[in-house]
Amino acid sequence: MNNTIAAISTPHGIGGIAVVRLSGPDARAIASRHVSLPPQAGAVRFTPFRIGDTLLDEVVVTLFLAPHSYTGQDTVEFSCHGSLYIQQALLQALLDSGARLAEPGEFTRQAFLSGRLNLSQAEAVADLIDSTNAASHRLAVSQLRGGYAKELEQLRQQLVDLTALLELELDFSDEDVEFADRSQLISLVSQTSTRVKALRDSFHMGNALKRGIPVAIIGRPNAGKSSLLNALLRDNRAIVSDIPGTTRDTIEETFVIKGIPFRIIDTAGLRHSDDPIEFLGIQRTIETVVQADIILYVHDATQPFVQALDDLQELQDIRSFDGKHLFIVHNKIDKCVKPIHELTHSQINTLEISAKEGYGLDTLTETLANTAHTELAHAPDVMLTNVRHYNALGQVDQALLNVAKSLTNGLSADLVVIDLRDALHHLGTITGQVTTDEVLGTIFSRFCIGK
Ligand SMILES: Nc1nc2c(ncn2[C@@H]2O[C@H](COP(=O)(O)OP(=O)(O)OP(=O)(O)O)[C@@H](O)[C@H]2O)c(=O)[nH]1
Ligand SMILES: [Mg+2]
Repeated sequence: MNNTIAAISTPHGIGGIAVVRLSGPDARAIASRHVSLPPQAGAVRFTPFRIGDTLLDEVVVTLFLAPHSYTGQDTVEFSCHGSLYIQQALLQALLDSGARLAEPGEFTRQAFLSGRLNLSQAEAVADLIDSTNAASHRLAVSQLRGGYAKELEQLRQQLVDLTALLELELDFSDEDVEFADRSQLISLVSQTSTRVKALRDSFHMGNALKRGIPVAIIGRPNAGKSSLLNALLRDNRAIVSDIPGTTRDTIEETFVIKGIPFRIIDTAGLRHSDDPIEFLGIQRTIETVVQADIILYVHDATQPFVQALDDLQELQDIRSFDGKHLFIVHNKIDKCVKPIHELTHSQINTLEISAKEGYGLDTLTETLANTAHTELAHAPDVMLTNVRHYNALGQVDQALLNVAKSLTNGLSADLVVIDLRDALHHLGTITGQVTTDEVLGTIFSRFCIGK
């Protein structure tokens, strides 16, 4: 199979320049048929790009030599003029000269296979490309270069040390000695378990920061929930009408405040309905409440406030609000003559807005940002953002549980080692020490072609 691959690495379209990347053992030979290469690695050269005798473009060529390139292989990058014709013709010339068209993520896959990046770092590259705000960007950078990789390595080291202790014992099994004190081993296992659990627990926050902190907008029909969503997005995303029951399904949009992404979810109004579709919508509203970290209960301030309290009590009976941030948002205050604050319940935070006139929205967004910042202040430095890693750590946790059980029950070292190796195996799937083609295929297919 031909391992020298080529692709356009810049987005599809016309631009000032476009970059075509060529990587693999024959990269230099293929490139030399079209350009004169820079004299040494890391150098650039401004040079004509020829196809046979025809001049295609004048390009800037950058040469990287293995192993000092993104892919770990010899790599040549061509920066050409960004016309669609030139990009395509340049790529085609490289293919005609012996390169193969790269699959999505294949450059990063080469980087993984040549040991330049481990698997969790390769995944971080995809997250970095996807990052749309400061928070998700910071998490991706931490996974690529920071504390996350260190934390995993320390966990692995602890497991390797434990295994080594027990294996030593196995080597001398005829002599019936115990090298490692069992109670000390149990305490080591429990320390490792605690770290695994802490990392797993950080997934909720990590995932929220990556995908957006879930904020549910709930309330009675016609309270102005969809109007609030639209006002926050400054867009007519949801249909607004004076007919109660307009919104029947949940509507979700991401929205960034001060570098933190929020996932704002507009819901069907809460009421007892005989309409089966509306009923399903209301069920969804309840599910949304369960998943949300922040709940904005929108109350139509022209209506009696006890309605709000009744609704919240009813919801509370179905599912507790513990650990969630609840705000009552009095809407339509443009229509109110009387001040409303004396109505409110002392325990619940309240805000006053007019979604229609835009009043109070700055305070509302400020409140959302402050709530997120308070949560973040308690968040650990290293956060888990990847479901695949979350599941793998669950398996590690299970294996460690078995190890602890076996040790407590005084089982022999050879049995304990089996579970420890199992834990190491699952940890290894995160960084890619243990992988299957199928796993690699799924991970790299998330990338775009040219990365
Ligand atoms: N005066 C005034 N009217 C508002 C305000 N916010 C919403 N409305 C009106 O209230 C009506 C209902 O608004 P929606 O945003 O559709 O209400 P909803 O809560 O999404 O309603 P459902 O989807 O039916 O549950 C519309 O006629 C809006 O124009 C406000 O701040 N002031
Ligand atoms: Mg609505």
